[in-house]
Amino acid sequence: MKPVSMLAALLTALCLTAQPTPDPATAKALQNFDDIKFGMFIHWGLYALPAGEWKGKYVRGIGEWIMFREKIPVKEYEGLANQFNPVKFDANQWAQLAADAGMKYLVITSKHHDGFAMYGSKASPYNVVDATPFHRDPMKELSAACAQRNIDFGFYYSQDQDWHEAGGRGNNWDFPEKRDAQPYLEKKVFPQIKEILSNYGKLSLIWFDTPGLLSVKQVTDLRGMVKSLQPSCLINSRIGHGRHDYTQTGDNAIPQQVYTKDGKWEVPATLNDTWGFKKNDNNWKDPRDLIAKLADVTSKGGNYLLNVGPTAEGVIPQASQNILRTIGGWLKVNGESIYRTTPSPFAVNGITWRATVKPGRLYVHILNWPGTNLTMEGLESKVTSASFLANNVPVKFKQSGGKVSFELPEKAVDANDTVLVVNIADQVPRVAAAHRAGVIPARLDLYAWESRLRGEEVRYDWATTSATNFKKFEQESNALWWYPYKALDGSYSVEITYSCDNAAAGSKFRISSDIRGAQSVGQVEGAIEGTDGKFVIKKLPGRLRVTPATDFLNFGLSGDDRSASVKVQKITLVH
Ligand code: FHN
Repeated sequence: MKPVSMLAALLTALCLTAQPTPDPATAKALQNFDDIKFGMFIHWGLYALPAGEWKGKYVRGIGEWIMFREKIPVKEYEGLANQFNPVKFDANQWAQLAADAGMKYLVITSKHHDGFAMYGSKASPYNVVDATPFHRDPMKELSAACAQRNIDFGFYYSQDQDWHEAGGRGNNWDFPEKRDAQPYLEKKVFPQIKEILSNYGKLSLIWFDTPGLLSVKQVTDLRGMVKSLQPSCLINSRIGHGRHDYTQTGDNAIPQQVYTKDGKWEVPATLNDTWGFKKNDNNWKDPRDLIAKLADVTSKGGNYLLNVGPTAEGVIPQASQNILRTIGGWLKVNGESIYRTTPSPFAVNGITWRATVKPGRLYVHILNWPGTNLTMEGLESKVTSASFLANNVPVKFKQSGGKVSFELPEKAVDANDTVLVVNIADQVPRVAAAHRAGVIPARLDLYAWESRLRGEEVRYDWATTSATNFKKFEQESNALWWYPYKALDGSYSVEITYSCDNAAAGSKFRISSDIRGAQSVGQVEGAIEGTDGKFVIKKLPGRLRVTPATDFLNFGLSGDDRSASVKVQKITLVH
């Protein structure tokens, strides 16, 4: 691929085309946003009441979509408001949890797709103050609690989807007729945007979602309104039509790429499989996984926005609290390797380590303990000293022939992520061309850990660094999705590193190169053979086409439930 088309593809992918140079207020806010790295997302609304169950039936999928999934009529869903009384809500507890977790910003749903305002709105009576027995404005309390703790406060607002309104997108069971968005925007969206930007102090950002079908003019007006009220309020890319200040990846989607110069970006992610509270979703992620992902995202130049879904009583689930406090404990010791760092100068290489940078210093995040030696290739800057951040214990090293070898103890200092401080003689690390960020190796490994686990059954296991329990292939579930380098362009042969019990033989692997909402660009398949439970590398027949338009690589199994025992460590694309 030519460098010019590579760059164009990258810019398109990040929706950064036609981005104006930010005005001074926005530029300053972006710099702050870049420094703080880690935030709390809160999905809280009426959907916390049914909590994933409707009329005694378990409802699959994310909890806040229950109205849509069950096609609950507006009148019936509205009835939830009469029962919504979160008497255990304590804004100080929530904000303190964010502080304890080391989170520096907080974004909460002022209105999700169900159309219910979680703040006191004059623009619509369908709001928490007027329509519920609670009668308090939790957002007022929360913005104040955040301000007291120096936590930047922001609002999520679903601008296009609104299942409560005829002019909002999504509800075709109550409103089958053709939708006209403009009256909805004028009567509800614009007045509510004005309210949330006027009545809750300084908003660090506004988080729009699922941009859908609004026109360029409508979106431009929306942006204009935000900026006229609070010029420094950042706007995320889900406003649509490129009218944003910074970019979101997909949900739980961490790109493989190290982005350095292409604008600020953020990964929104869940602690389990839902955003809004679901009583039976206990598929909690391991704090180790989340700490490693925070390091991974930071090393690639992004921010990590981790979600909690409080109950209808106003309580953040204990499991979420425990996870967040564990992350906070790690950050207390290792925070200097995350906040105010710049991205790694190295190409992403496996899942052993990631790097973040400050002037004259690399922080090497050791995510998978490699034994008594860690070798880094490509660092040209002279290493002057090395030590562990957690205990200041010096680490011996040898540097020669473009390699640095660090002598490590047998066991990790911190199993979650041991940070090795590497001081160098240059302010900005120098890295050999072959190892620089953006270089794609001839054999490109895509580890299960780097993927987005799709479906409610798939699990990741650190002990074997593999994902398992795929059950059967479905487009929407039980799969691994990778977001590969946008510069990939060609046909690749594919290898899989996997194990499976002999009894599972006979099912099939399937990997497709997918464009969201369109036909796959390419696909390969291969039979699963029994491996006596040992990890083996298997080459699949055929070649997989991947283009810059590929949004994600989709891995799944076809066959019956026997394939649940298959464990997948990685796929490798070979050029
Ligand atoms: O549909 C929403 C979903 O409910 C949730 O709010 C996530 C968070 O990023 N955004 C949308 C899906 O991408």
